[in-house]
Amino acid sequence: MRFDIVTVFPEFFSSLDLSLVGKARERGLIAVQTHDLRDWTTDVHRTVDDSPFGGGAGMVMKPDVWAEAIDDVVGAAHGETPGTNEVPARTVLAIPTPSGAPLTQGDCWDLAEADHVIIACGRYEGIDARVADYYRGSGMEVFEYSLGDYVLNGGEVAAIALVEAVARLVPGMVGNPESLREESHGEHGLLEYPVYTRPTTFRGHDVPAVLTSGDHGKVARWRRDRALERTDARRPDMLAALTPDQLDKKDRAKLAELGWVVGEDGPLAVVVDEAQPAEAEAVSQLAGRLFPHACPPDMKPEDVADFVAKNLSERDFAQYIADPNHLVLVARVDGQIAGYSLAIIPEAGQVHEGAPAAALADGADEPLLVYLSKMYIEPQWRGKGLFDILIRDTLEAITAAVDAPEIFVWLGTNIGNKRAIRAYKRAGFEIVGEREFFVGEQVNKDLTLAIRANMPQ
Ligand code: 6GU
Repeated sequence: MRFDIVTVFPEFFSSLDLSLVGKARERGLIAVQTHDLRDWTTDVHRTVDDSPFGGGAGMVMKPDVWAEAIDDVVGAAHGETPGTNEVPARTVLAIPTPSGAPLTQGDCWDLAEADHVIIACGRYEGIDARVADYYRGSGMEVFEYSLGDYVLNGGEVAAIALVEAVARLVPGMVGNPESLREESHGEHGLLEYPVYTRPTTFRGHDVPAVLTSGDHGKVARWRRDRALERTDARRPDMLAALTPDQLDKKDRAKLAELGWVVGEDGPLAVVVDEAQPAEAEAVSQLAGRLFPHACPPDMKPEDVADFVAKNLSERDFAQYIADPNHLVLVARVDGQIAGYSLAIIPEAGQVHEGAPAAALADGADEPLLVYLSKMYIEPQWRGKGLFDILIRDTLEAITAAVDAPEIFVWLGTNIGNKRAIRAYKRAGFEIVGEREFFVGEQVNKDLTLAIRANMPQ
């Protein structure tokens, strides 16, 4: 594989004599040749740039000088590669430019299969656009790439980056090809986990104990969780690009902890926040649709409909949303409301009917009992971690909304609703009692569950 770099600063590229790239050149795995663009100028001043048509700041590099240089470099390389008439050599004209597409590891794997890469390093405001157009039109692969969203003075640093990133993927370059697959931006689509070596204690920081445990399964899981956390914090776009087949059950649990649910096409970020007044209708519709799911099967449909009309109408939700003692949170997935919670914060001294005060009195001075009236998730998102995200954010929002030394959140759920009871228990709720819950004339037996929402102060 051959690189030809055309630049007005050939001295820039002495670093390519060093390290792995230098070794690869010595071993003949790659050839790197730099060329001074000014060698192709014809005027005494060796001019490579001119002012832009249409006006504006800066200078533009002349297309005629560039084309002479590129033609010669292409010709020289092909003259040195006999037999390329039968199997045409793959030549790529790479042009670093801040207006290119960001360079990816995938691009680099692809370029590692080319025979010849010519890198045209622009300076100033760039190269006359007709150079790329002309070579593309003549059938050459033209690859305009950027290193990221910031501006360098010229393409030289980006050219070095490309040579180093591509050369290390050329067969024979790196001893163990597996180590290439495992690294960041490799196959698994996550950032790399943090790494450690001796000493085990460094300036008061210990190596995570799991890494010295000798338990390979635990180490693998720990690394995977750290990779997921890092990718969430630094590159959520990469998480969003994962596909469901790349994620096992434990990955999904970790993702839920980080605020993601996995849909049919892959992870989607969940956004939980307070419902807006304009959303009263949408939340009310969701509530009306999901309330029956929480009712026992023997309940009369007209009683259910009546309860919905009296408690879960658009007007009701408009009031809940406006009332500072009602906390209405919605969980949005992909911009769509996928669940909601409704918590009622009591006034001082007020105790909601059915509140399990006795069960909580144990050592609790004057606990504030916040009533979690509703907590519903769209069926399509059940079992995917959305419940856990919404309940966690609801407890957090309650803690932030009220000022009390001890806050307990309690709720009632039909004794037959095993799914809900299991979900609340998983979230840390404990069964504290029973209550009767009236829907129409029918008395329903509810279990009451409670959790401490804030940590002891
Ligand atoms: Cl490829 N060129 C220049 N001049 N600036 C850049 C860049 C390239 N990538 C990021 N900034």
